[in-house]
Amino acid sequence: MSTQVSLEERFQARIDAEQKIEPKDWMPEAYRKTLIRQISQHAHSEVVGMLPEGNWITRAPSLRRKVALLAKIQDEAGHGLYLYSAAETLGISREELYNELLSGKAKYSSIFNYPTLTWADMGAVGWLVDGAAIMNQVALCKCSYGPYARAMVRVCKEESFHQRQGFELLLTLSKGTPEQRAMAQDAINRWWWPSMMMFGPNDSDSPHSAQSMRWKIKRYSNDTLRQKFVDMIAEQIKVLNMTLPDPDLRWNEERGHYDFGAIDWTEFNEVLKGNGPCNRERLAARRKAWEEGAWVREAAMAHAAKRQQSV
Ligand code: BYC
Repeated sequence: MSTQVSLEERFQARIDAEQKIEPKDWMPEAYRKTLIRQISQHAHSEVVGMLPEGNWITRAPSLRRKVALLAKIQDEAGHGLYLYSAAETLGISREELYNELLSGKAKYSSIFNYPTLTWADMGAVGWLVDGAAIMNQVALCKCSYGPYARAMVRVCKEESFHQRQGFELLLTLSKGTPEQRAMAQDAINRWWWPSMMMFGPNDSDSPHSAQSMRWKIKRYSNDTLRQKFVDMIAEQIKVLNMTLPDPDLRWNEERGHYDFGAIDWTEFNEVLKGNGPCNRERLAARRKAWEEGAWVREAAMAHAAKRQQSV
């Protein structure tokens, strides 16, 4: 028992000294489990996140837009792969990770359970959804677990391109016809509140935050990151000459931040329970991909086995 305590103390001391924890280092079981939970949810979010955008590849309005969208979606597949690899270093297999997604045991970000109804949604997703993701992920580059932190560095570089392309798309629409402006405003209206929910519950209702912050997995609380996001977007929307759908949004001189209205946590909880507009559709698409990809996995395994025999 006393050895266990001292191991934990030494572990916490390394974290406090800003040393990275690597896969072969001793770690408390709860730290390992928390990381598997968070990294796998993150990986699943990248992979499920390809679906709402994939919906628009065939309908992109120009070759240039199609190329940019394809590149963004391919990046997301890559992010999923780095993240699954990072999770595997904690002693869980890729197959187990997928099974947890397909059985509904593991979560993925609530945001991907909303539909992409118009082309302007590609702009709103890039600007707001990737914008929220970056706000969260820049902090994760300093996560105490080495493989996750390193994966995040590359992910963040690619995400900032995604956000720029989303903003540029909306900027183009904002200078277009009245119909194009209305389409852009409608997309912003629909994606604003779900993007705010991406940061997770308020700090007082976030069961994991305190421990994750002690372990320096999370560097900032959900509410701190959400506020940074509001402060950034409230300024950028001025460039678009559009509005955010929040009558309570206003600069608070005393706080040095924007105040904003109440989030509908009932909606968030319903989406988490599987009752969002697209939850069933998203999981059905991932199950279909898994089943239809079985022959590829089998062929790859057979090829690997054959190569091993010939070595
Ligand atoms: N959606 O105690 P809390 C992207 C869950 S995708 C669903 O605050 P934690 C992109 C939470 O898991 C970017 N569930 O938890 C891809 C927990 O439930 P469990 C995705 C949520 O972990 C394609 C419970 O609520 N980013 O970039 O300390 C196209 C209590 O929450 C959500 C990441 O995954 C949510 N929004 O903090 C475009 C970042 N929020 O697990 C873009 C990595 C909370 O006990 N993840 N929950 O069943 C994190 O930073 C943290 O896990 C969170 C939550 C801030 C999300």
